[in-house]
Amino acid sequence: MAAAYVSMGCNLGNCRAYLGQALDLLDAHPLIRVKKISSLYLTEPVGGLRQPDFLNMVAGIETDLSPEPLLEVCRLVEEQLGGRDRGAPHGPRTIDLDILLYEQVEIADKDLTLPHPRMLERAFVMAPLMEIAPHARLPGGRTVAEAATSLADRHRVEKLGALDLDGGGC
Ligand code: PH2
Ligand code: MG
Ligand code: MG
Repeated sequence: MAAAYVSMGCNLGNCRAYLGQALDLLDAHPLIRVKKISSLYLTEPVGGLRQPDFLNMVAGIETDLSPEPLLEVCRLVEEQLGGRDRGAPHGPRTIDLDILLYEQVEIADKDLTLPHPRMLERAFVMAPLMEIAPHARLPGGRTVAEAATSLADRHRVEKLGALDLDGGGC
């Protein structure tokens, strides 16, 4: 089993429901177990476009899939929830799943870069990741907590409560 962390974001439609469904779909995969989930975070959009605030969170999973098939599953989950049917690359979406870390694996392919290339610069990623995995190690050996000390992102990130996994409503 490999440990991996997946960033989840939504800013279109019923985001709590989409995030809950995305977690359920990941966990329903026979080779993926969702082990930990962060709180929900209400976050200011990063990237210039005027769009609604996001709900972001991070899930810690264990998986027997290698990184590329795991990415495929993430894309299928996005497709099932309407998240890949979108206009602007950084525009509003119902669900976006990004693999942040997969053990201490480094990949630089056209379709997959690990660790996620912008994760260390983004408070909407690092805040929830710090909450559930401060001791997780990046390639090179630094921990998430060590990497987070140099975070310069000042975009607004507000910690909300836990996602209500039974409710699904707003
Ligand atoms: N995702 C983006 C671009 N900007 N900003 C926030 N706050 N949260 C996101 O999940 C996000 C973003 C592209 O994936
Ligand atoms: Mg993304
Ligand atoms: Mg993405």
